[in-house]
Amino acid sequence: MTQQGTLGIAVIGTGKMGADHVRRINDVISGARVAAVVDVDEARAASVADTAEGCRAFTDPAAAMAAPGVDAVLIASPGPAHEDALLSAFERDLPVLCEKPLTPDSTSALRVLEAEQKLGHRRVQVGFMRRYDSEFMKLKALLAAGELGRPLMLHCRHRNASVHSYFTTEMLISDSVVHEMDQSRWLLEQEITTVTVLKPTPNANAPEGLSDPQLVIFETSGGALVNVEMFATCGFGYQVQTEAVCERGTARVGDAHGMLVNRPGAWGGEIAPDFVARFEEAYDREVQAWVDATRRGVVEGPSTWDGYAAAAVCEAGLRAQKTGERTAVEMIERPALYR
Ligand code: NAD
Ligand code: ISE
Repeated sequence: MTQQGTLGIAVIGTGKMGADHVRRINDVISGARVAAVVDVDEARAASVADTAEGCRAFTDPAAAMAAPGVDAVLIASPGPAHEDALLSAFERDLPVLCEKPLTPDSTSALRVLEAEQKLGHRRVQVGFMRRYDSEFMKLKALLAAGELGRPLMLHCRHRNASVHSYFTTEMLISDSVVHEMDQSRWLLEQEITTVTVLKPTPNANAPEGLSDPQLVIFETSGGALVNVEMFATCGFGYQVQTEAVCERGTARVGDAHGMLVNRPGAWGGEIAPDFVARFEEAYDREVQAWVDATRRGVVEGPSTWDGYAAAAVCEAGLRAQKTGERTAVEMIERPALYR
């Protein structure tokens, strides 16, 4: 850290999320600066580096982590690249904010979990940003207060207008529904024990080969049920909604529609175009919380254990997606470091 205690961050991956996090660190949050950016696309890294004073561009994550002025790492490359970046950060014992998913499968997530335990202390906050969204925080507080009784079911809708051209049917589970996996564990304080995936006839507007939408059902250790409509090519905008059905009432988040307008023959609000707009405030809160905790020398928020648990659920989800069968989640016991 500099004499003023400003955290120098290396941002790995300068695509949609990485570039937005660079803007956030530069212009929105306090206590940090972007010291380095990394992308396998050299030109993209260079153009994002130009937006931050004193920032250097790299194509190799390990080289960026070794650069002077780098105190911490924000990983925003695609999921399959996370494990290598995490292990490089552990070699230098650097604090990490790793975009979700921790890794896309439970075997690689377990390797990361074991590597962090070898360090002997937690180093990673996983980017499950819904935990920092003001509406989801209110829902969590309401459920925890117990006023509505035990949560029996969660009805979730997760809609994207469109997804990256490299998106696959498997990524609907490992890159998208992974949010509902973490959200359900966090809201219910229970583990997910089985996953079932049902697929209707695909949307004719989805790219060839993408089986979208899907209906995903979780059963949990406390006997709750969660259903998730995952629709990645809905075309009309970005929506993330959750309704908790409890013993003495229900609570629903995600209906935010901004201004309501009456027009001849119609009334209505607005729909966010994408996650960057919908969760802007949550990302700001998440990255600020990580920077603040890191500067205090502590690690908070969703842990490597949470990332591993979600990866284990994803693994069951991917099997369920192929077989159509209700599939049990297999997980190791929670290690002492994460209790
Ligand atoms: P993207 O495709 O827009 O950007 C990824 C960037 O990483 C690209 O510029 C690519 O060239 C670069 N890259 C690829 N491999 C790399 C490597 N080995 N090292 C360095 N750079 C590499 O993807 P995105 O939408 O920005 O997603 C990035 C990550 O953020 C993913 O993990 C994704 O799941 C996550 N994400 C999270 C949210 C959220 O709501 N929390 C939203 C979107 C994406
Ligand atoms: C993306 O990676 C995200 O994390 C978004 O929040 C999610 O809505 C989208 O489906 C994912 O691909």
